[in-house]
Amino acid sequence: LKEITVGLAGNPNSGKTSMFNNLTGARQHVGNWPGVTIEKKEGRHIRDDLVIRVVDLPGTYSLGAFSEDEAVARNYILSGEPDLVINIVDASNLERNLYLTVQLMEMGANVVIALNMFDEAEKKQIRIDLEAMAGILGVPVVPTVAVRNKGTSELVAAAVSAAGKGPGRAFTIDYGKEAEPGIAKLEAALTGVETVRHLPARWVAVKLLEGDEGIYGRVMQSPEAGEIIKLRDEVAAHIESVTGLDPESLFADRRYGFIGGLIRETVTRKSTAEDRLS
Ligand code: BGO
Repeated sequence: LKEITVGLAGNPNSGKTSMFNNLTGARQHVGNWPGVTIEKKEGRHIRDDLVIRVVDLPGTYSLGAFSEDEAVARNYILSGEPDLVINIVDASNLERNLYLTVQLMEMGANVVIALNMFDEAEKKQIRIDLEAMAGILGVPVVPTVAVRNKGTSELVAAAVSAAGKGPGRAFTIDYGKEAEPGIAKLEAALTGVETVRHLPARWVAVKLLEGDEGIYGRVMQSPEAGEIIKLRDEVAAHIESVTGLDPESLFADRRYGFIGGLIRETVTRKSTAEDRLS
């Protein structure tokens, strides 16, 4: 019997628990994530000759290092244990939910998107071009209604297929001409730094510029810490002087800019009679 491991990631209230239950039924058990008091739910989905181990990650809006929930989710994704991440996205709240998606993709995770609450999106007359969205992001996008167990088998099929292929083309946000050369310099300087060697280099460079505590701490443990932090501070100062924004704010703006563009390209919202009256 072949086994694949899937992490379930999503914002709070995206329907993650409902989907976890659809996928695993009664084959669940609850434990704790190591070192923290956060509950870890795991279950199994059996499909033909395949066992899909499903690991529920804490519901989060982001994947910074500030909260334990976010740290648990991101460390698990970076651990290399999951073959794939199913990202439960609330289709009726795309802009907010896609912020997590973008972060998962920047980490190089092998992502499959479940566009959940598809019924709610339809009710709000939100029309989503699924193929266009999948094309722009470079990952499968499957509509689901977790509360009615709709789309689950299609999601499983997409997950099995994606797990066999591994992550597709690398996903990057363009942080602009003020930031990209500095990111590239930092990325180059980070190659060979043992304490972050197993992590995606561009992601580490971006996180370091954002002042991410977890990544900062890892870099500080390396012999090259002095020169890397010096370069990091120079690049950050340059970004701030030419854009007026610290790297963290600039990168967040750029991510939201990308998401805004994605939504413009793929979503049409038919105004209802009610909308037109107000
Ligand atoms: C309540 N469509 C719709 N319409 N609702 C959904 C869908 C979907 O596709 N998927 C989930 N829900 P969780 P997290 C509730 O609990 O799975 C609903 O946080 C209620 N509860 O049923 O818990 C789901 O794990 C009283 O709704 O999400 C749940 O990610 C009134 O979305 C909520 C109405 O789902 C969150 C809803 C006492």
